[in-house]
Amino acid sequence: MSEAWDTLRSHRQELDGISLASLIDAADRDQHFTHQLGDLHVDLTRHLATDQTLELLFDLARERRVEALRDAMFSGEPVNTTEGRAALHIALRNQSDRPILAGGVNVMPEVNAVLRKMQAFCESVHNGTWRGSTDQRIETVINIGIGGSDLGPAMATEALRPWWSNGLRVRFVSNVDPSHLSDTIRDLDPQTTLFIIASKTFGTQETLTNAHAARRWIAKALGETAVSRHFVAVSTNADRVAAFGIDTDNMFEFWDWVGGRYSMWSAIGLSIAMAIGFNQFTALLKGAHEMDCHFRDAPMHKNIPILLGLMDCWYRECWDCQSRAVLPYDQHLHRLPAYLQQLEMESNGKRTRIDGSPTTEGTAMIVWGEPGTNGQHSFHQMLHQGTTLVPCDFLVAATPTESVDDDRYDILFANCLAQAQALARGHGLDNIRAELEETGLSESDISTLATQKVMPGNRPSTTFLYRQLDPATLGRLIALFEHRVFVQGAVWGIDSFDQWGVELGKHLATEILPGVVDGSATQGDATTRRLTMHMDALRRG
Ligand code: G6Q
Repeated sequence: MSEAWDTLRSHRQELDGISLASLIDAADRDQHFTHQLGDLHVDLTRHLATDQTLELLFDLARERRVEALRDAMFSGEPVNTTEGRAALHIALRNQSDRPILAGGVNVMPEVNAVLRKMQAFCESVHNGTWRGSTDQRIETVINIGIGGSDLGPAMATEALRPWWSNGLRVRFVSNVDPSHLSDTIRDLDPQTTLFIIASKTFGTQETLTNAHAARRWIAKALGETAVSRHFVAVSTNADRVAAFGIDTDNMFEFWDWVGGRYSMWSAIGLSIAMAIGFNQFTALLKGAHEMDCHFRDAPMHKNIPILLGLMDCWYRECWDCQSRAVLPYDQHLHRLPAYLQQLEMESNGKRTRIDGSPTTEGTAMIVWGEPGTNGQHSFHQMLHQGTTLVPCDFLVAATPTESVDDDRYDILFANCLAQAQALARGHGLDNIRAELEETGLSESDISTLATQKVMPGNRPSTTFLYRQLDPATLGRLIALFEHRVFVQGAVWGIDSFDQWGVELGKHLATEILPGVVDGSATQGDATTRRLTMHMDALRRG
């Protein structure tokens, strides 16, 4: 039972037939629907919402104690209730002197010590003090990790490619499919390659299997003693790191209060710092910290993560939206949709509330997308004319990160604006008929074609506009998305920081593996056994 949702549902009925175009054109539309933090401008004017909608959503936030829950997260309370842990990614980028407590202990001295260790290590690789076993400088760094130990750093290093410095190449291996590692190392010299084994638990099957394969590659070329010069680890588990054969002096620590998908700001971000240099990594943290302060301090009606999170809940519950498209008009953000899929769908793809009761509201939306303009030549058809309402996030920089001598960037920018406008305003039958008449088509052809061309409009979107995709801006953006997810989870009453749904598959894979290895097909249900037998027959040729 929720009074706030009941009121919102009735309000939603009142908005039937609402024209997004008329909302957008209202003189004061930007007053409550545009927001700014640093050079990040967030435009919410193209949403199916009025000032009254916002007020009712704030009532919902009050009913669900969103601000109190936010404060609990910032104070280090165990907001990850099912695992009994704090969720303190905000401490990792706390660029102030303010202490942050977990279990009553200030975590900042430890956080800062690891940052200093990361800095010293980055500098030693960059200036050639750290060398491979044959005294060659490191030229390529490969991060081996999966899920939260891969997606954030992989997304961020790609996003910040123009900031890559020091002549290092940084690559990522996540998939246990052997081709991922072999494709990644094919053109490399073991003498100049350094592996970062990134795993919070240091027990993840895929990561450890890939790490052992990488280790064999190094040992075969350079001998077993070379391992210590070509492997470092990022983990919370020193014993397992030592058991793998990595000197724990070359281990960068983080803590159980850092969730995997919230960990790119910790030592898990070592690959990012390697690519862009430690100073720029600090700029990334600073940008995120600015967003943290904004989320913590801004009143609800100006609080960008709260507004975005509430808007997501509004579409999910009252407009039956099943998915949201993420459309960066920014090629360097091509891994953003994949990163956000984990952030949102692993955090909030749940059906049980913290108190153990089943949710009565729909939870995480399916997040998907591709960079523009590519998507326009593909799935945008469905966004414009399909039967499903899909709110969209457009992201675009005012200026490109490299100088261009033609109008390619302006074309990109204009297309971004055009798509959001077309979604919102559509293309009506009368205009289409008039346009077709001008082409001299017969009345019967016009009648056939005109309805096909109608674009209903009224399709909502947010536009994120920033000066340039630099480290600070990326930090602001990603922290904004993290807090948006927190707000959704708070409204839905779920634990956004656990991931029990991934456990069963891991367990079954371990159980099924022996029957795959020896072809006996003895494990799993009837279909699993049939498929394993079929695999075995195919392998035997
Ligand atoms: C993230 C998840 C998951 C995790 C990976 C890797 O929030 O927990 O994606 O990051 O399973 O785990 P390890 O870092 O322990 O190898």
